[in-house]
Amino acid sequence: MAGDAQTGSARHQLQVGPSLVTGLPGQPRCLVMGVVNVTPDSFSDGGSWLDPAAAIGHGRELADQGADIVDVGGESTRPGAQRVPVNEELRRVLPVITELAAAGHYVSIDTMRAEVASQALRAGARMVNDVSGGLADPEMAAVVAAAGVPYVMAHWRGHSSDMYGRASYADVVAEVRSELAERVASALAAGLDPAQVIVDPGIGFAKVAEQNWALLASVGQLGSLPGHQSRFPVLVAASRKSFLGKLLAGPEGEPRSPAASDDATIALTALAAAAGAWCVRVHAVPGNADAVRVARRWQQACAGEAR
Ligand code: PMM
Repeated sequence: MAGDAQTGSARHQLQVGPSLVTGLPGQPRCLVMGVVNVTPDSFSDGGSWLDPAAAIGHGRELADQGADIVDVGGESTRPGAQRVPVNEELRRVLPVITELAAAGHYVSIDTMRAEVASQALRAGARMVNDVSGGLADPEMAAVVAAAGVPYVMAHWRGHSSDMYGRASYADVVAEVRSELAERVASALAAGLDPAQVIVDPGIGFAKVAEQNWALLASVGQLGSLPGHQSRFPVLVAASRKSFLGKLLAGPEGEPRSPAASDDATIALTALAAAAGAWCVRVHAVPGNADAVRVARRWQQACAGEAR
């Protein structure tokens, strides 16, 4: 791990090292992924960055504020969302990725489509973020395997049009781990190297609030999947999601708006990073960039006390 003085048992308490993921710069702390949704209808920031120049400017700003990765997406996955045609998704993301990558930023493409991933990688993206974990497009794993780039595989049970109809679990943590294990096995069978794989519990995707909290409470264990020897890095994407708005509801029960949930997101980032998350995906970078540094120092202090 570049620049990381921690070794042995102290290091064991930290997150899985970023250097274990092919192609990503090592950081001795949880990474921060800043979100650029080039969509008219995303739950958290829909419409703000649909114009390419605005999206590019926002991506640059997130990187300047401390985002290690800029995640560019052109399809909303908000509950009830309908699919966007592939050409429209490409039209939204390609100019933004091209500019941000040319400016030297580390860009990931947030897509469920192999064709979009493929064109985005050609435009300069260096990572693929797939909320469907490869389920939405059977060609995705082969594209990512051939490119050799890091691949975020989120837990997902189906498209957003009726995601809450699938939020049925006897044991949400066990089932998410076992379904992720199957998705990862399928990706490895398609040629992916285990060092490319990052897993994500898919907060909010076919999950209600208490299921999200159960998964977050287990974040330190989610990288160990049944049947796999590798311990995979874990990405947490809880920023501005509705379970936070619900937690922070006012006296009449009215939920807090997504943009007014940023302080709660920062609190969650500190907890997730201290519990071993490898990366957090967030909409507002500065407070979260501070939080991962606080978590890192907290971990170091804990390790020092243990010695
Ligand atoms: N959630 C959204 C978009 N992309 N990517 C990953 N890996 N995990 C997620 O949970 C995830 C994602 C939806 O959130 P947004 O519309 O607020 O960006």
